[in-house]
Amino acid sequence: MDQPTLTYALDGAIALIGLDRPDKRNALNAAMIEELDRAAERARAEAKAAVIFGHGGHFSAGLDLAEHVERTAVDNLHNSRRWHAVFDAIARGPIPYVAALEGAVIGGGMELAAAAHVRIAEDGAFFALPEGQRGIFVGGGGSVRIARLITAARMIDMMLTGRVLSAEEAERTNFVQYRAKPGAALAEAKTLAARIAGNAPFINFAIINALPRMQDLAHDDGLFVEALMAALTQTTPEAIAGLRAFLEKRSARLAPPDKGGGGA
Ligand code: 1HE
Repeated sequence: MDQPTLTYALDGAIALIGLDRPDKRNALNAAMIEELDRAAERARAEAKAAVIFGHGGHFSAGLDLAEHVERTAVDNLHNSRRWHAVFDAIARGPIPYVAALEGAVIGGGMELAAAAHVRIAEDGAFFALPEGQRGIFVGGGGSVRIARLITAARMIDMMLTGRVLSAEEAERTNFVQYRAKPGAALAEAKTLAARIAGNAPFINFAIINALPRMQDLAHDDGLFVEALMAALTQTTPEAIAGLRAFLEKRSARLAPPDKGGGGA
């Protein structure tokens, strides 16, 4: 049997998915994409949220170029479509993903991170799309997802010039929502995932599935879908229980960030 390229563990309600080809800086080969698909399938069945991270100090160096160089154009088309399907299973599945980013977050690694719903980068992480330098295009959904996050103009710059972003720049350009100290991204990602897993599963599903699709709709259609989602989510037992808990003063109050933030 081939060497596994991922680790999978269930930590309470959180699935922990670790990219595990550290000797190749977690470069994504076809076997890894298939393992990721199986891990996502398992996570959706047994977890309420997932964390994806890289073993060995790097998130991922992107597409496995050694495997890629052997591909024909048609093979590459099918490979790209497979990445799309697997990354969509993550991005548009029922459970939210938090990506813990350190070291290299390059090319396809950036595309995988973009398929997660919350990204946290530790200082020292670096982000690049060296496809232009390699004479290849992105193929893991980055044209849609990364361009939406950081703007097409910034993505064009990164692909044309090979510009490398720091964690600070990744936050400033909206690629990541959180930053962490070196070595702390995974622990903080688990904390965020645990918090997310405390929400009702249906509202998590609604948030991660409705909002990205609504970005594709015209203003009026988006507002109409929003009203439908508001009506649908209103009737769940979790929504009724959550509203009652607040009104009966059984839930924690929100507070400013410097006083703990949060609530629940
Ligand atoms: C790889 C890959 C890879 C490392 N495919 N084998 N991605 C890139 O263009 C990024 C290419 N990688 C790098 O720039 C560097 O490797 C790193 C900055 C990530 C790490 O540097 P370093 O000095 O720690 O390691 P290294 O010595 O460069 O690499 C260690 C090993 O990993 C080495 O193999 P070895 O057998 O000689 O030890 C490297 O060949 C191997 N390795 N990265 C294959 N990417 C769906 S379309 C998406 C398109 C893209 O993702 S394009 C971007 C590809």
